[in-house]
Amino acid sequence: MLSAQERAHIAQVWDLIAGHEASFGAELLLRLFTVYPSTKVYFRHLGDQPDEVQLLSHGQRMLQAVGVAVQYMDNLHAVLSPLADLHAQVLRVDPTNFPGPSHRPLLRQLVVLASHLQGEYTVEMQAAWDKFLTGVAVVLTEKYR
Ligand code: ZNH
Repeated sequence: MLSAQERAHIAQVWDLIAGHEASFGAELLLRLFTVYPSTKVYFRHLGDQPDEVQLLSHGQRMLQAVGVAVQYMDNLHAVLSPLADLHAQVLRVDPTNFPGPSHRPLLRQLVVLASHLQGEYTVEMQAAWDKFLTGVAVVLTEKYR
């Protein structure tokens, strides 16, 4: 459950990311591949240049999904269910690849990136995003059970 305060923090941080989905998403993917090389297995078709069209396009789709999740943060199950099916049944991504406790620092990069551009990224915002992204990961991996 997110408090009104946490909701506000999440929306505020998303405002810094919105409009940069492709470039932030591409950077996030490159960081993911570098820090967790096992994840690159699923993306053999993607290159390693931040301006590569396919990388930008997948980064954008991924972050747009996060944006939709922000919009429906009280109803993550409903909004992310098709995506959970896709990852579990079609893509068959090993669920250990999802942002669990060990991946959180990586997803945090995303928000840090946003804070480099403008404004302050407070510990309260960080805590709210940790909670939110954990919720997203839980829903995205629940179809495996
Ligand atoms: Zn994922 C896809 C989201 C994680 C792998 N994804 C995808 C998409 C989206 C997403 C939106 C698209 C879909 C369509 O098109 O329909 N993801 C997402 C999110 C997350 C994720 C939000 C978190 C947070 N993924 C993930 C991981 C992995 C993955 C971790 C591994 C490692 N995905 C994937 C793949 C794909 C996807 C492989 C496919 C790609 C292509 O198609 O190219």
